[in-house]
Parts: sequence; C-alpha cells; structure tokens
Amino acid sequence: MTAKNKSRAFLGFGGNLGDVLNNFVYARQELTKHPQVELIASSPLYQTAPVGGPPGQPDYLNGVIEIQTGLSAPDLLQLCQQIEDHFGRIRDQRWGARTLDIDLLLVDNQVIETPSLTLPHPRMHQRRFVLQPLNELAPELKHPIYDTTINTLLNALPDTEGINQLNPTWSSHD
Ligand code: A4P
Ligand code: MG
Repeated sequence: MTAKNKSRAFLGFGGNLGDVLNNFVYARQELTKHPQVELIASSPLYQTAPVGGPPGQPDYLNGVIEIQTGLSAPDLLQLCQQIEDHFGRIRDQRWGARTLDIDLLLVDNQVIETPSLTLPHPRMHQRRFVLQPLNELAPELKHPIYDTTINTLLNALPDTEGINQLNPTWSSHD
C-alpha cells in the first residue's frame, strides 16, 4: 500500500476491434470516475502485432496506465470487467480479437493465485506489448516474483515482436 493505505496498480489495455483508441479513452475515463480510483500516469500507445490467438487477426493497440486505488485487487478486477462488458466484449475465444481487454498487471507487491485472479499477470514478463509501455512509467519497479526490474525484463526479450509507438496518444492533454 502507498499513501493513505492505497494501492499502486498498473493496468494493461489492449484491443484490436472497432474504434479501440476511443474505447481506451472512454474506459480510462470510466475507471477514474470511480471515487476510489485516481489516475497517476498513462503510457504512450503502441500498435502491436498479435501474440497468439487465431491467425489473421488485426494488429492491436496497447498501453498501460498507473492508478492509485483504495479498491482491493478483486474489486478492481470486477470494475475493469464491468467496463470491458460495456463495450460488448464477448469472451468466446481465448486470445481472440476483442474491443477492449483490461488486465491487472501489478498491484503493489501482491502475489495472488486464485481461479479468477493471478497477480502479477502471469504472462506480462514475456510480452513486449506490456513491458514497453510499462517501462515508460516504471522502469525501476521490481517484478515481485522475479525480483527484477521492468527495464531488465524488457531488455531480456528477444527482439521479434512488431511494436510501433503511435502519435496521437490518449488525448491531446498527455
Ligand atoms: N484473470 C486472471 N488474472 C487476471 C489479471 N491479472 N488480469 C482472469 C485480468 N484478468 C485476469 O481473461 C480471462 C480470465 O482471466 C478472466 O475471467 C479473469 O478472471 P479475459 O480477459 O476474459 O480473456 P483473455 O484476455 O482472452 O485471456 P487472457 O488469458 O487474459 O489473455 P491475455 O493474457 O490477456 O492475452 N497480442 C497483442 N499484440 N496485444 C494484446 O493485448 N492480448 C492477448 C490476450 C493475446 N495477444 C495479444 C494481446
Ligand atoms: Mg485478459
């Protein structure tokens, strides 16, 4: 927990169907409307090649936000899922194309392994589309299981995943 018993959390945004940038902006706004969620920072946005899933799906848009929150990790997940559902997200195919996916990447140093929530996100350390935006916000933050910084994890990735930083970003204000 950080100041005033609040947690510092990093959320990964991804999507590759419809007006994803608009969905990101709306979802970030919805999250921060919650009285117990405060936006701290937003990463640049990236166009990324799909990792896994069915062949032929479009490129993704990916980004990471940092928040401070009084919510527990399960309550934060529930809030994120409600926002995903608002966009008509249908969870039919694992790693399939989606309008909006919000993943809990890190919540303080919490390590959680339950059927509905794993923290840190179990695949974040392998993914450039997560580590590159996260590295813009918190390069020195340590992964609670690997005890290694985000910057070190990023630099250890094989340079094979297509990823391009985009301009414009979330809005003209950041
Ligand atoms: N769940 C468990 N832990 C978490 C967590 N830390 N954050 C559970 C969020 N959810 C968590 O997720 C399935 C279940 O995971 C949820 O019910 C939740 O209780 P989902 O969002 O419904 O389905 P999914 O996203 O298809 O599955 P999964 O396994 O979360 O996939 P990933 O790892 O999120 O990968 N390529 C690019 N370039 N960019 C992407 O953003 N994303 C994926 C999805 C694949 N390839 C991609 C991208
Ligand atoms: Mg997911």
